[in-house]
Amino acid sequence: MSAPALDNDFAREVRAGLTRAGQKTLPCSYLYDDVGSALFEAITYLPEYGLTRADARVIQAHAGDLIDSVARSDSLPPNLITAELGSGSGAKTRAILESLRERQAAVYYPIDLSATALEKCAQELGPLATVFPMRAAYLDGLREVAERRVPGQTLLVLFLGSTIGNFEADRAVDFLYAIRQCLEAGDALLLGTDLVKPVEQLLAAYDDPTGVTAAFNLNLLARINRELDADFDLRQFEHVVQYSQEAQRIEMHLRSRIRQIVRIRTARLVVDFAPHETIWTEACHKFRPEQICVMARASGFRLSAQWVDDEWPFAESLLVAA
Ligand code: AVI
Repeated sequence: MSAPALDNDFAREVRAGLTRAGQKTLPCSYLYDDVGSALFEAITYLPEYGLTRADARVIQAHAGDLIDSVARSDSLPPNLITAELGSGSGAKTRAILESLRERQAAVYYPIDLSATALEKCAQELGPLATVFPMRAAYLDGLREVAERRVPGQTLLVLFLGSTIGNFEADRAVDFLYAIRQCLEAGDALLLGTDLVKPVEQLLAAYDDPTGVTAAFNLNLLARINRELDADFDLRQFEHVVQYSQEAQRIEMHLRSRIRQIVRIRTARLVVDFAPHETIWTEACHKFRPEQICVMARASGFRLSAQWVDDEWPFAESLLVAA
C-alpha cells in the first residue's frame, strides 16, 4: 500500500528531490525564506558578486534609451505601463520610472511573493509612480495586470537580475513564451541576463571567501529543519560549486561530509547520504549575447536592443512581442 499523499507542497517537493534516482536535488525557489532573502541581499554587496551592481549600472545608463524605444510616439497621451516580475524592493527600477516620468505619469505593478518587499517597494517608489503592488506568482500577477490594462496602453515587463538563469534551459524558453502569451504585439520585455565570463571569476562569485553564499545555501537545510521537522546537522554538509562549460552554468551543491541519515518527519522521509554525496540546490546559467536573440525568437519576441555593462559582462535585452 502506498503512503497517503502529502498536502504540504514544500514537503512534497523535498521528498521528490531527495528520493529521485541518481543526483539528489532540492528546488532553488525554497532558498528564499526570510533568512535566505536577507542572505541573498548580503550576497549582492559582495565584491566578488558583481551581477547585481552590473544590472543596476546598465539600467541607470540606458533607462532613457529604453523608454525612448518603448513609449510609442503615436499614442497621445503616451500610455506605457510597467510591471516587474520578482520586483523585491524595486531598487533597480527607480531609474526606469524616473525616465518614464519625464514623458508621462508612471504606473508600476511590482509582482512579488514577499509582502514585506512589496511594502518597501510601494513606500520607496510611491513618490515617483502610481504603484499597484501585486502579491502573486510571476505569471499569475502578470495575467492580472494584462486583464486590468485598457485599450491603447503598451505594457513593459521587467524581468531583471538574471533570475531567468536559475531556470532549466528548456524551462527558460517556456517561461518567456508564457510571458509572451500575456502580452500583445508591440509590448516589451526587458530581460537582465548574466553573461559568460572567466571561470575563476564565476567560482569566486558563488563561493565567496566570507562564506555568505555558503550560508545562503546551507540555510535551505536549516529551513527544512525549521519547517518540516527535520534533523539535518548543518555542520556535516558543505557548500560546493562547480562550473559546467558545456551547460554554461554554475552548479551549487551541498555535500555530505560523512555517511549519515537524516529524518524529515513532515515529508515522512528518512534519507541516507553516502560520504561526499551531494544535493544539487541551484543552477545559475550564463549566456552569450547572441543566445538571448535565439531565446527571444523561440518564444515569440524579437530582440530590439541590447546594452552590456563594461565592467562585469551582463546584458539588458529589450525584447518586443512580435
Ligand atoms: C537570484 N539569482 C539570479 C542569483 C544568481 O546569481 O543566479 C542567485 C544566487 N545564488 C547564489 N548566489 C546568487
